[in-house]
Amino acid sequence: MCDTCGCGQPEDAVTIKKPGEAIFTSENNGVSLDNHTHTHSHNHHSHNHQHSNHTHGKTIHVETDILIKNNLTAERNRGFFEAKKILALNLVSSPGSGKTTLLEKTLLKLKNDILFYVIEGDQQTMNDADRINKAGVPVVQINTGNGCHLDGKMINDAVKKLEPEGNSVLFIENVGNLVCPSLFDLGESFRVVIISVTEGDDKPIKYPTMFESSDVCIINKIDLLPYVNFDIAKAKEYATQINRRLKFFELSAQTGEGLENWFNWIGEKSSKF
Ligand SMILES: Nc1nc2c(ncn2[C@@H]2O[C@H](COP(=O)(O)OP(=O)(O)OP(=O)(O)O)[C@@H](O)[C@H]2O)c(=O)[nH]1
Ligand SMILES: [Mg+2]
Repeated sequence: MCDTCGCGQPEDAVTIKKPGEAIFTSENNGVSLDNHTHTHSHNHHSHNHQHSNHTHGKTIHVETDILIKNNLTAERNRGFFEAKKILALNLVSSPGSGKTTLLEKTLLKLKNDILFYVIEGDQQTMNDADRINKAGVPVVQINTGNGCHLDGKMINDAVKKLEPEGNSVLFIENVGNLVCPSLFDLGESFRVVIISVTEGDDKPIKYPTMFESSDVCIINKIDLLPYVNFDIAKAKEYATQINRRLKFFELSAQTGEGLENWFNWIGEKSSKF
């Protein structure tokens, strides 16, 4: 899994914050930590050396426990979303594939017809939450510190802070990473993996777990196809080898090409939920 990259950090290294708000952690209940600007970075320094002492068997045991615990919390989230009729979409991808750009375009187009909420996940900064805030949609930002994925507990905490109304759509933008987020169920209704054409068409077979665990695959930045060596048919064939259930969208979040099909899918799924 990801025990060498900081995912085993203490829970209080994670902050959950609305734009313009003091830092919230599970320990301080929203009391400002702004004078202590480095809360995120202290927790991992002394741990790196310790991991080499773990035996392989112990590591697997701990990871299994973490995933079982996560699955239980994710199921609680899923029950809440189902009871409130909230369509929860977990957006996963490499960094920079265009997740936030796609969200901005989607929210601006559909927000008069659909009630939206957004949870943003990044290791650091409020940048993406600020972008969503500008689009006029309620948002909370999770900063994972050294963590490379969102987990069920973070979503549970963020949802308590966001207080979404029912009959709505909740977008969760995961931390940019094609590996670790694939292992962590958040309780989402659908997982949406995004690849952009600048990343290479072999991503599905290099990172199969993410494609195997997703429901939808968006191929973004098709406006750049004339300039890069990316074969859409091959990328889809690779992805289909991994997961025959995948539904594909080819689009450019920047130019708007292909967005209509994505908008229609969200409209259809949210109305049925
Ligand atoms: N040419 C082109 N550029 C795009 C497209 N979508 C996004 N971008 C650009 O790609 C860069 C990254 O976009 P973001 O939306 O921030 O990507 P992200 O996946 O949210 O990034 P992280 O949150 O850091 O993982 C920005 O410079 C965008 O303008 C697209 O369809 N075409
Ligand atoms: Mg983003």
